[in-house]
Amino acid sequence: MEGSQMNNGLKTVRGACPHDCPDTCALVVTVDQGRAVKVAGAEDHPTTNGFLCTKVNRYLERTYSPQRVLHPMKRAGEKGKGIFKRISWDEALDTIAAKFKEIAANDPQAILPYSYAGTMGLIQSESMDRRFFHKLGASLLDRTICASAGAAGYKATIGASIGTDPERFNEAKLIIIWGSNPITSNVHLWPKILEARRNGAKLIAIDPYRSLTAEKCDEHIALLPGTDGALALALMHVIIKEGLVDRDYIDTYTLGFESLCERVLEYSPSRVAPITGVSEETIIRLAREYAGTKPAIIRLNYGMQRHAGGGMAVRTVACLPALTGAWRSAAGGALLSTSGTFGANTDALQRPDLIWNNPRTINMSAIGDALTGYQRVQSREDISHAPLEKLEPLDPPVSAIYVYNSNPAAIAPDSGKVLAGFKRDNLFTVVHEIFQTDTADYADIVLPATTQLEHFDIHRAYGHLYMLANNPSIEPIGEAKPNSEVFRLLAERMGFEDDCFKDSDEDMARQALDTTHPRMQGISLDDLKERGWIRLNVPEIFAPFAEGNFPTPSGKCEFFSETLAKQGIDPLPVYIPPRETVIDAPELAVKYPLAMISPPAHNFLNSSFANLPSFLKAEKEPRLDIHPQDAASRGINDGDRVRIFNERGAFTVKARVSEKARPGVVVALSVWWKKLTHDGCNANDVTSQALTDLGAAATFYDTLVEVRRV
Ligand SMILES: Nc1nc2c(c(=O)[nH]1)N[C@H]1C(S)=C(S)[C@@H](COP(=O)(O)OP(=O)(O)OC[C@H]3O[C@@H](n4cnc5c(=O)[nH]c(N)nc54)[C@H](O)[C@@H]3O)O[C@H]1N2
Ligand SMILES: Nc1nc2c(c(=O)[nH]1)N[C@H]1C(S)=C(S)[C@@H](COP(=O)(O)OP(=O)(O)OC[C@H]3O[C@@H](n4cnc5c(=O)[nH]c(N)nc54)[C@H](O)[C@@H]3O)O[C@H]1N2
Ligand SMILES: [Mo]
Repeated sequence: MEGSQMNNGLKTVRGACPHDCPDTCALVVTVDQGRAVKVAGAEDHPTTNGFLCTKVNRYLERTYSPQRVLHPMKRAGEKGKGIFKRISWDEALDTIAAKFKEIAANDPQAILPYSYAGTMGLIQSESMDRRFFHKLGASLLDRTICASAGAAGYKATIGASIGTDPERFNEAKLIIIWGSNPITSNVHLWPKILEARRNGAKLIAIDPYRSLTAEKCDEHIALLPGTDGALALALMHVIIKEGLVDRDYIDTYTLGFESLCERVLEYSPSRVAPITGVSEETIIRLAREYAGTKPAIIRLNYGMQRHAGGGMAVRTVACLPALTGAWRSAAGGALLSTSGTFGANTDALQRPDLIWNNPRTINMSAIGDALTGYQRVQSREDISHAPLEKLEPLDPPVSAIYVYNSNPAAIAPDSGKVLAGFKRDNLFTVVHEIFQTDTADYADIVLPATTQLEHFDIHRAYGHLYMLANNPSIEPIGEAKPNSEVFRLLAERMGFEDDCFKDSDEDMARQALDTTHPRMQGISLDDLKERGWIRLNVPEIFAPFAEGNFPTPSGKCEFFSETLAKQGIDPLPVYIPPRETVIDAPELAVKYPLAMISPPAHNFLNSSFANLPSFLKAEKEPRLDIHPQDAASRGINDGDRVRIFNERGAFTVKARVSEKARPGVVVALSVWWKKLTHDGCNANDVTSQALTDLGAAATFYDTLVEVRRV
């Protein structure tokens, strides 16, 4: 059998980790008479390297959990109470199809799909589902909850999400880990980083929080949240002023250096020090060290993106390696995401040609607004400030939402609004899930979903350069069905007759891989299934921009971006402050003087795994890290229960008083299931639905709060 082998009566099957993480590990699943008995990291896959993270190491606890949703159900109590009655698949699908037909007869845009990255597989996350909603004429969903700000910012400078090969990190001499916490969120990069250190590299973390990663680095620069753009501009100021640039690289491969020089004059270290909370001396030393060490890599990531100016911050940081010529080396440059190195025929997969009604697009990060009847509209008065936002009535209102691969009641910002929306009696809600999540409690119909061991898929990655296949290793548990299958069945009930609704999962995988993309050459579905993973068609020593070749409109690294100028955005890097800071929102800060960030807890994967016993045991209970100064001025002692609040809402957790959080910043590691906390609330009760400057992404870490002992 493809991708599987028999050994002593045990079968091993090649799979891929489905989770939203850069590492997309190659898995080997051992099966004993139809039951999976072991999930391990593939020894032969270079980045997986034979080990898994704390979560997927115990994937069987997820697959065989007694908490799994095993059959379709319909609501038998008030919304949110979680009272359900078992029904058949036929009844469930007939109910959904009938309701969708009724709504579509009036205006199909009143139906909204809501999905993100519960699984990252191309088939189970963006294939038959997209075809179905396109044909239906449903509203489109702008999937902005995670990466769209950084992707847009990086694109403006570099052209696409392509960067340094993670497999070359061990050869770097300086690694700046900037707004990224690889020990928790990208653990397979960490051994490479440690190898670099053994070879003499210095590791610097730039993070307002002493994360697991920051505490292991040689230096930790604890800047104020959302001020990364200012810091990067000050670094450029010093690098240019002191002539530490690679003039030849700049002349040959970049655009707009003269205007950049002029712009960075405004960002002297003395001006930027109070903005960032980083001393002038540190800024100057960091600039000299960065420009003077070769090869140097910047691992930039999500921390800096989740603020009003997150897109521009990424764009600005992404200018640095071209200034110093760091791209010349395969072990230099920057890594945000490798996703743009892959090519897949997404048109064949998703069939946007089926769209017939020019439907509106709803931003998933403002789902609270959308479900309560509004849409958030951005406009710009000033090209170098965060966009202004206002709420306009949403017409038609959302009257049905179909949630899969996501848990918006827990993970979307401003949950007070989100839940008010989900509580509406005139909203028809379908939730296709593995578990009875906070969101599933609000469903009219709950459908049981398969885990990765039970379905087929193919995967790209955003933290390495291999395509992967996931061969199913066991039969679906209970009556669970894969996403693709449910949409196939619904399409039939809706009377959608196009041939594409009959494609099998493997048909769709073949269509997705059928591409003329040069880096996808030589990757066939049969080989992928057999071998489990195949490296993209890139050289072993991959230095994507050693000789320019940036995928921008000019083919150069764009310090000056005509594309941004045309969108009414500052064409040059500029510091766009967060919306909620003590400096930028002084009136708000009188009431709510602390900046709150809520990055991932080590043992959870967003809200996934946050319901299972071992992971809950490891995380103990929701906490707030607070600096001793901020605690003392509020009479808070270590271990006290504290209430964190602002105008949007509140949640209550236990305080952990330590120097992990810098003064002025509090940290609530996330994402907890609401129904599993003391007060039914989590960090997203206080986060905001405001969007970023580029990419209209969520601004989870742009949040002022006050904290009180309870
Ligand atoms: N274990 C685990 N792994 C995960 C996830 C998970 O939930 N759990 N989630 C996955 C997903 S979906 C994603 S998107 C990635 C996210 O992974 P990362 O890119 O690591 O992102 P975060 O953990 O959100 O933030 C990284 C660090 O940035 C810091 N930070 C916050 N604000 C700022 C800022 O303004 N500037 C700077 N410089 N730093 C800041 C945070 O304190 C944090 O330590 O991880 C993936 N991997
Ligand atoms: N406060 C705060 N909020 C955050 C973040 C943060 O750092 N702080 N991080 C944000 C980020 S980066 C992201 S990416 C989002 C993530 O938000 P989501 O993408 O919603 O991620 P999860 O919370 O992991 O929820 C995914 C759900 O999909 C389900 N699922 C998994 N596989 C399948 C499948 O095959 N079929 C179906 N139907 N369901 C499946 C899982 O059981 C799980 O409940 O959260 C965001 N929210
Ligand atoms: Mo994410």
